[in-house]
Amino acid sequence: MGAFVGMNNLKSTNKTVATSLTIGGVIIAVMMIFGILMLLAQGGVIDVPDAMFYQFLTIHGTGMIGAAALAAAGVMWYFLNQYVELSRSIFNWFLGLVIIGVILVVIGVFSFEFAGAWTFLYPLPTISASAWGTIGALLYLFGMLILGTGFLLLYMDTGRAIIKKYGSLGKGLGWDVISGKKKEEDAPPKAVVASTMVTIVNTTAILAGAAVLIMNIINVINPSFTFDPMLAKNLTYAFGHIFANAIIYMAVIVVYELLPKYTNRKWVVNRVFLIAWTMSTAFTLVIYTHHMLMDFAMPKWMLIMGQALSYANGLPVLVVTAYGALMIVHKSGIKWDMGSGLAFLSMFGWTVGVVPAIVDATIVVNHVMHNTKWVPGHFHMYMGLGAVVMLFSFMYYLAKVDSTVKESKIDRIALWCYALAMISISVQFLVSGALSTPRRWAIHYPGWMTPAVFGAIAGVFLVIATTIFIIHFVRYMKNRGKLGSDKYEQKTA
Ligand code: HEM
Ligand SMILES: [Cu+2]
Repeated sequence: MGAFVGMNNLKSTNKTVATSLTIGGVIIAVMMIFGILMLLAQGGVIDVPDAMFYQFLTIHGTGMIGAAALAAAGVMWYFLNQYVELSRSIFNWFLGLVIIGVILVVIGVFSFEFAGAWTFLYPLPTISASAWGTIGALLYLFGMLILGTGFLLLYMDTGRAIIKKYGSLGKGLGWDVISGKKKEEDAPPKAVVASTMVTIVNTTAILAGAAVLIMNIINVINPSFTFDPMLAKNLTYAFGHIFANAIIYMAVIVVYELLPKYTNRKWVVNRVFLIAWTMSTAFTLVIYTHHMLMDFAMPKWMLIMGQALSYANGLPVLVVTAYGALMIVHKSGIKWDMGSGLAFLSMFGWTVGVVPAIVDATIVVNHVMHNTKWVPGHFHMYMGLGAVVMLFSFMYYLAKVDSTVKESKIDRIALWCYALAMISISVQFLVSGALSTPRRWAIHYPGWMTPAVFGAIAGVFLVIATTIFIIHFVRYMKNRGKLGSDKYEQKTA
């Protein structure tokens, strides 16, 4: 195990990181409840006014992506900080700005009824048919801008630190190893490669997002200021697609770090691994164009590119990661616990969750399936059973290496409960999609209701399981550092 940078600060560093995980985890659990309410409304079980349904949709989408990104950034920061020297005060600024942003968004949605969805597509924030007013839109847009600023600060710091240690972001991705100038043994660690990728794509995403948020804000204040809606849509989806995708690339670092420790084996960085990450970096940046397939005014070559590369988007990284995870675990005599069990489950969820996306990326299928619930079916599996599970894996990992809090039978039951419930929710969306149920509709025909009700019931079990995960983590927060952290860390191997 490599030496820790700034070891003496380990305890307070852990506390800062754990705060981001706790806030993220609690918001995720609360947002699940809004998901259940939406399914109950669509399933005809409860009566939710249509306007309120869209407030729920807005807060659920924004809250889930924001909270998962917040917690995932904590995971990335925790491990990256072991290889390069990051600024703790910047992480605190990041936390503070995100919290302020979240508060503004919540007030905008619930007190001022902003319901333009987390995609806030221009000119919707301004032209709402009086569903919400200027204040609601401004609170939401400013909230997102402040939240984005927090993330931008964080990535400026990770970029700075990576460049300081490795020379450039290209070297952080291991380009000098790919080109043969450097030996594979000297390749940057996986955590650095992944962090470099996320730094590049999310800085781009946030700058695009900030530009379109500011233009929206000006348009809300002064509607005579207008801009090209097609440009707005490009910027919006460049932001939304990339930012949502980057969550799993931050969270997966826990899988890279945890499995070698648990199996006492090396997971080497080779040329194929580096090429895969570089490919996914490039693809992630350009394939947001798959959101524009219905926009005939877009240049055709861009749409074809978006279509073709969508197949390949995350595949390179997924393949090297899933293969590597299987190889390192196979016949290793690994002792399964919550941390490793959740890490393994997340690889399963990520892999399975990509299949419906590939199906949907096929043009013929896309014409039928797009804008149906097939799409949330894909990303609930990929996010809920992949990215979010990695966050929980990290929570149990940190609790294990930094405290004496023990895992119990209840935690293990919660793991199975979570897996089954999240699979049910995803399958429910996919079945709805196959029934041609449109997505983002507050009201369903009777023939579309059964899967929604089924999903809502599964959602209750998911909330229970998630609560058990979070309780374990909060118990850790209270008992932190009873044993010397790094000493205890060696014992888990
Ligand atoms: C109990 C668990 C969950 C339930 C019951 C649930 C339910 C829902 C429902 C009903 C929708 C609207 C579907 C429609 O378009 O008609 C939705 C959308 C969405 N969900 Fe979830 N969800 C859950 C967990 C998650 C998780 C874990 C994430 C990501 C971390 C997530 C992210 C999203 C996003 C991004 C949308 C799209 C919002 C939009 O279309 O603007 N959800 N969810
Ligand atoms: Cu996308």
